[in-house]
Amino acid sequence: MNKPTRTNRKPHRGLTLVELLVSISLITVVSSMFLVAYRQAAAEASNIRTQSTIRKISEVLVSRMQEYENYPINFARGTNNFFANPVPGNATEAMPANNDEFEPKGILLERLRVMLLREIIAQEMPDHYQDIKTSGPVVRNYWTGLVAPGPNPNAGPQPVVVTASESPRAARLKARLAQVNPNWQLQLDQLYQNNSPDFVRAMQTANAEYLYLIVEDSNLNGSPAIEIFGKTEIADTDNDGLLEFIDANRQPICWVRWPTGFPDTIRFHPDLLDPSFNRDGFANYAFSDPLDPRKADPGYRIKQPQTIAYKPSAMAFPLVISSGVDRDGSGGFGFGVKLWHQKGALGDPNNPKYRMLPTSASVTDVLMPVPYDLGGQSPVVMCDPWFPRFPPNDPTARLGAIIDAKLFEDDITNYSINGAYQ
Ligand SMILES: [Ca+2]
Ligand SMILES: [Ca+2]
Repeated sequence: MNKPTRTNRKPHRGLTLVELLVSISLITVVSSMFLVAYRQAAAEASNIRTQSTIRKISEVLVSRMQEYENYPINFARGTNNFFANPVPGNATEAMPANNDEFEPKGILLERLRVMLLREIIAQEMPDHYQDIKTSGPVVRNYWTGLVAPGPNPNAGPQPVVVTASESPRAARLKARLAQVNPNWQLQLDQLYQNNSPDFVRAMQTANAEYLYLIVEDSNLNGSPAIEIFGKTEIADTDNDGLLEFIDANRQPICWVRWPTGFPDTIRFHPDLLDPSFNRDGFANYAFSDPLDPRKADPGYRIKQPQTIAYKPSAMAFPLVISSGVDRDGSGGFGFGVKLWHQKGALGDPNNPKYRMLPTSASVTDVLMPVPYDLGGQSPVVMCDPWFPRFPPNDPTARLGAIIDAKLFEDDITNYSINGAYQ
């Protein structure tokens, strides 16, 4: 009498247990699938948010760089308050015309224009603390390669040296830094000299703060550029009173003004500035630097055999970069990208003239060999976006280069957003 009940129950009980086990494992599988999907979606949302911020910053920088293409530098008259002493109209080449490395006055003046433009860009758009000159209103004396009759007719022609001053925009940026912390440069220098574990992070945060100050002092389509950013895109992550743009992981967004070592600067340039970019596959470096259309950069001109390596490569477009979620183990944010040089870096071990000034870590302080340096007495110190152009077989020596592929893996940049770099 009990049999049917038993036989009915037995299989039923067994099934329940199996069903339960199956259900549990199903729930586990399904929920873990949902969790993975959720995490992926969250990460995707974070990436989209970071991309949006980087895209906006990049847009402001494009606009700024385009402004410089039309920046009026009239050194004949010394306008813009940028020069203390104009080039006299009767200036002539210092080098005799029969010299193999002779360059005509027109090119020397054009070189001066290009150098001063770079100088002003670096001053107004610093990405390194030593780009900002604290020495005073005179930033640089340029030996032009020209001579002109001096006040004493018996003394013969005198070298023409042009003095570059600090631009008002650069002065504003410097004042803002000093207002928050008068010792900002000294403190970074001390961290560097003491090999402090805080150095990397401090440098990266300072870089991000300069980027913010640049954008804060820019306009976009006639309105203050800073207005296109929301509160969640800005923070003071190190609590020093200076703001940074932050990514979705609340880490500072950094940048490199001239990322000449960014591996795909050449092949995958997003073509933001120059439509004629990469016409010849860069076989002959025949791109056009929008700021140097006549190729007056000394690297194109100097005929000394070793200087072939000094040819500028592609015009580097600013790299805006989020480090992702990883850390680099030295206290930094995990960019895996070369954001600065060491002090007094060597440009070319075979040519002591082509190097960074020993006291500087900024590409604004590069000794450039020119044939008209008067036997080394008047070297040209210039702002060199392509430093170090030598050695060509070590691309990681250049700013913007990927120096740790693993750390770079999860980075987000303005280059990748434009789909130009995969
Ligand atoms: Ca800060
Ligand atoms: Ca990273």
